Amino acid sequence: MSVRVVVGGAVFDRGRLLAARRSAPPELAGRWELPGGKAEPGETPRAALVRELREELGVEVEPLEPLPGEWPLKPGFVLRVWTAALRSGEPRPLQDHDELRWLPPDRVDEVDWLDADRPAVAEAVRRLRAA
Ligand code: DCM
Repeated sequence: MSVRVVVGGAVFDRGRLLAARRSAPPELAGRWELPGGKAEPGETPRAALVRELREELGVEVEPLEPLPGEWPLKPGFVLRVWTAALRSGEPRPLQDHDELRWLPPDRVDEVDWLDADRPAVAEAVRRLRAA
């Protein structure tokens, strides 16, 4: 059985990282993630990220670079993360989320990230600080 890729976006804008609070499913609701979703069969991770953030947040992003690594989710799924720049729109929680926050590097620990996202958030913050 092949593994499905879930693509998350470390979306940067003006030195801050976007965090999204999940509203579902119940076991994940209230925890924070790098927003994104499942790539469709045949869809590239970049294309999936652009599509998911358009659907979920109403914004256009430009994927920049994949972070090294891949993190296990529920059986059959892995998380990969790309950095991305906000190109147009102001993110709004249209689907799957009930709150969004732009976090500066020294405040990323203020939210309760999903376990799978933590290493990617740490790497994204290193890049944000270096930028
Ligand atoms: N997921 C995650 N971290 C993310 C995005 C998704 O841990 N940044 C997990 C939550 C779900 C699965 O991946 O178990 C599928 O996500 P979705 O329901 O958004 O398609």
